Amino acid sequence: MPVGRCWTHPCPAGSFGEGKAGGPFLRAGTVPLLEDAGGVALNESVAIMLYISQRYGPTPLLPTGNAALMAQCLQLTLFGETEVGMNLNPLIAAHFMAGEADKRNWSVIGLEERVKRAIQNAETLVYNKSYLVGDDLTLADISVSCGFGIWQGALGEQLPEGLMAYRERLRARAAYQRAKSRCAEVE
Ligand SMILES: N[C@@H](CCC(=O)N[C@@H](CS)C(=O)NCC(=O)O)C(=O)O
Repeated sequence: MPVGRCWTHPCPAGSFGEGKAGGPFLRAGTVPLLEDAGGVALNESVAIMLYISQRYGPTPLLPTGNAALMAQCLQLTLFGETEVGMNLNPLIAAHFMAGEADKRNWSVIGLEERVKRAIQNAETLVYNKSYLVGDDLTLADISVSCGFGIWQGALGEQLPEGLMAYRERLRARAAYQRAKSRCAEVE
């Protein structure tokens, strides 16, 4: 699929800024970042997924043919960012950069509780199902599982058994393995 340029980790040094990737309005400097034909530049992961699905779809990753599945997919795709991903950045900052007095402060504990609540919610959703929205992968899984990877990998936190098995299923997918080999090539 001839989508434009996409940056993930590792991001080429000096890629961001005026006249560079994403143009002047993407100085936030976060990845992922997508540039596409026609002056398109996006650096919000959920917007990138919705854009690619609409622009280059249709795709079963966004099941628009079934209202109930589409609603669930949209809901959980946003949930992955607003209830999981968004809370992880301050938690990572606290974990790796905060002084001792702030590592376990009120905000950190509150954010952890919020992520744990989302984890419980997701575990209920994958009970008896292969993926969050049913038996097929959707954008929701890409959104939510990314945060779970950070929770476990970067923060060293636990996931319940049901979600460990879910992550294993995702990792076993051929597309995941292909992406992993590509990442290894550029490292
Ligand atoms: N809301 C953004 C968050 C992006 C984000 O936090 N990306 C991290 C890497 S996973 C990053 O680039 N962090 C560097 C920074 O915040 O300076 C999204 O969903 O794409």
